[in-house]
Formats: sequence, structure tokens, C-alpha cells
Amino acid sequence: MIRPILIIPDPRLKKVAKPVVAVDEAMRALAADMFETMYEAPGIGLAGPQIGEMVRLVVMDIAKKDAPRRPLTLINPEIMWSSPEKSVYEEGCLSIPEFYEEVERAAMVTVRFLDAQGAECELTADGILATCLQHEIDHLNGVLFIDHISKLKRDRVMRKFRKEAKRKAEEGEAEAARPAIA
Ligand code: K1U
Ligand code: ZN
Repeated sequence: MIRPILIIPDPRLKKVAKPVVAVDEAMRALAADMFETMYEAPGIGLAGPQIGEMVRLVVMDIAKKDAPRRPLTLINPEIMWSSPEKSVYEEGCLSIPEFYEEVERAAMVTVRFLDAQGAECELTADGILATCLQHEIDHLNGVLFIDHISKLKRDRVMRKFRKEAKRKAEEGEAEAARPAIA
């Protein structure tokens, strides 16, 4: 099932997600919904909090558009090592539509996590995979990629999305107050 993706300034996007306690069918069903939502968006990653599920679950697929899918499920992911070398990548976020900005992060990371079967895994990544892993793990800690850019740019984007949320709320109120036509 495709789930609605939360958009800033939804407060759930700033909360710390809870560890997954059981890797069971319910968790795999949630991961399946997250993959469906991510592929439909489209995106290359999605974290539980982005659909209002406050658990430490991430799905990713960095395969190119026409290449076979390479889904990756990460449960309770933890960064074990970050390279001192940095790399800069222009990031986007499904919770901040149509805003892109360069972010500097560790060029390489080693991440430990459980897979969808509950097996312990370790992955060392560079390139876009390393960037995406750090972006998604940030989501689990209530951190957004705009928290890594200048305050001036962040304030500007927050103002725009707050205004848009207010407009949508007012539109919804006006719709609810309108008398139903028989
Ligand atoms: O977590 C998210 O909001 C998903 C985000 C992941 C991400 C993108 C870029 C750098 C780091 C992390 C996205 O997927 S935004 C959409 C996007 O980048 C994309 C969409 C379609 C094809 C290729 C990329
Ligand atoms: Zn994001």
C-alpha cells in the first residue's frame, strides 16, 4: 500500500525513532509499503518517520532507472565508522519536495544493521550509497538534510513550506465549512 509522505514542517520529522524490537511479518509488511511508496515517489530511499512510522527502519534502492531493482532493507542501522575524507553531493528529500542543495558528508561509511530476515549485516559504502545511508539514518534521528546547510537557506525553505502548510490547512477548513449539495 502506498502511504502518504510527510512534508516539513510536520513535527514527526524532527523526532527520534524507536528501535525495532521484532523482525517479524508486521515489520516486513511495513517495509513492503515503504518500498512501494519509495518507488512510486520516486526516490532512492525512505525512512519510517517519513510516513509517520516512528521506528528505525529504512528502505533504499540506488539502482539506475532502467537497471534491475536492488532493494535494501535496513533495520536499526548504525554508523560504525565514517571516513575523515568528505564528499559533496546535491541532495533532495521526499519530505522537502523540489528543493535540492549541496551537502558535505563523510565520503565513506560502515553501517551495521539487521536485514529483513533479522540477520546481522555490515556494509561499507562510498559514493551515492554512502550519502543516502547518512541521509536516511539522519531521518531516524530527526535530522533533515537542510540541517546541514546554511541557516539563511534553511530559514528560507522552512518559511516557504510553513506558508504552504498554512494555506492547505485554511483550504481544508473552508472545504469542511462549505454546505454539502444534495
Ligand atoms: O529520504 C528521502 O527523502 C529520499 C531521498 C534520498 C536521497 C536523495 C539524494 C541524496 C541523498 C538521499 C530521495 O530519494 S530524493 C529523490 C531522488 O534523489 C531521486 C529520485 C529519482 C531518481 C533518482 C533520485
Ligand atoms: Zn529525506
